[in-house]
Amino acid sequence: MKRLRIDSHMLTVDDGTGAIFRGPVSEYIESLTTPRSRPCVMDQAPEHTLAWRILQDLREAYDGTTDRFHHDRPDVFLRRLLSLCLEVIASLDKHHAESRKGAVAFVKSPVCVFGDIHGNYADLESLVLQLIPCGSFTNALCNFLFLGDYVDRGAHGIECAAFIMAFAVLSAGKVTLLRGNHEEPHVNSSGVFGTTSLLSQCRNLFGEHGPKAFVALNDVFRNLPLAAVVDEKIFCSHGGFPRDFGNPTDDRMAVLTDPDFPRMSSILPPAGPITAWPLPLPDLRTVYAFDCLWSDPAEAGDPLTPLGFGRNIRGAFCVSYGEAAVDKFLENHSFIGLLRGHQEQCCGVQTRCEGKVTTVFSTSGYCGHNNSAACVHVDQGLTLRIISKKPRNYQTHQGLPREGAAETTGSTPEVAGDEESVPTPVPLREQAPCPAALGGEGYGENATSAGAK
Ligand SMILES: [Mn+2]
Repeated sequence: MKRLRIDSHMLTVDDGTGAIFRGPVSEYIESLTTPRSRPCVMDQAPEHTLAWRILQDLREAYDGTTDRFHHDRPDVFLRRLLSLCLEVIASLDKHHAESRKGAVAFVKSPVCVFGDIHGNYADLESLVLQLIPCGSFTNALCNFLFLGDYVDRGAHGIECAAFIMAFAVLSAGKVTLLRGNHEEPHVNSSGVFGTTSLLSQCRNLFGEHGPKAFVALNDVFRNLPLAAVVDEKIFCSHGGFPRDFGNPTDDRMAVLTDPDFPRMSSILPPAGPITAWPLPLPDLRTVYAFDCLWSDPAEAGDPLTPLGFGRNIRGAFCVSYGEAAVDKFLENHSFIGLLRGHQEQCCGVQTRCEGKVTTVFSTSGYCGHNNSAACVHVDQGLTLRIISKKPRNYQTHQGLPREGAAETTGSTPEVAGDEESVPTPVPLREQAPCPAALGGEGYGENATSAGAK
């Protein structure tokens, strides 16, 4: 089976100093990017458009020194945001008409893939601005794929969602947004996230009109695809791929790409344990959608079913997937790799299962941690190149890699460039409880064991 190449050099974007790319591939990346030190003029963006105006609002309101927004006119921003949400839904339908089948978007390389953003505006803006020439959101040289989790846990969920949506509209089809497990009203209204929940931030910024923004944003999220496929070869989603029920006919991609796949307002585990088989189609779709958003790779030593799935600490209905499960899913659908987010990584990216599973996480300093943010550039030869950004107040300590060394674990196939010794990162679970643990209905052990068989 053809494998993904993973470039061993991490390209580093240092906070506050513009672009500092290191390693032999920097010239290649520089051909795609513009150092931020050059004057950036959004000359390509049509000034009269709403999306352009939103980006101006964000730029004017953001103080990068303090990492704070000061919205002088929240009422004006709200009005524009509500209109932008409608425009994004229309834009999604227009640009995805040919490139989307059911819940799956089909994307071409070269593409820059972002994992979880979680309200980290500084990282999002600085990484994106490194990758588009002269700050022109209409003139991106590669496609962009965002794997979800734009909101919650960070300070600026609304602004991150607004930035990404405006970019998507201005890019005229070059930006694909997927739905993460936080693009779900049961999650992004949860009290678990305190003042960082989307609902709380909407109320804080827009007062009594906050729920309008909350509803409008979740209406956009409802319309987002649940997975993407790059060049027919790389399956991308927020968490993983659907569990395997042992059906001799592997229907997982057929179900996901069915044009009638519904755009669900909520993606919650099926009510009650799975007892009937075969599952009714609505339930099967729900399970598959849930797995795309909530599953994780299994850890070494985790007990797995014969089909390669195990339990997941996120909740009773959540599964983890072992290498055998990965292999079967990839082989049955002629994919060569899985690219997903959903779990913090100390250097922003981690590979496992011999390079077949890559996790990318695009917010640094997550929950006060010392982790870096990263995005992954996938070129037309399907080589992955990692672009990373250190957190504010980066703390050097033992266990973090040398500058320029990509973080990879396990055996990485076909490492390009010189083979530097690489550190073993400490995998950190996001620890976001799934909706069942957020006070939803009980989903008992039976559901898990039945689903994991
Ligand atoms: Mn997540």
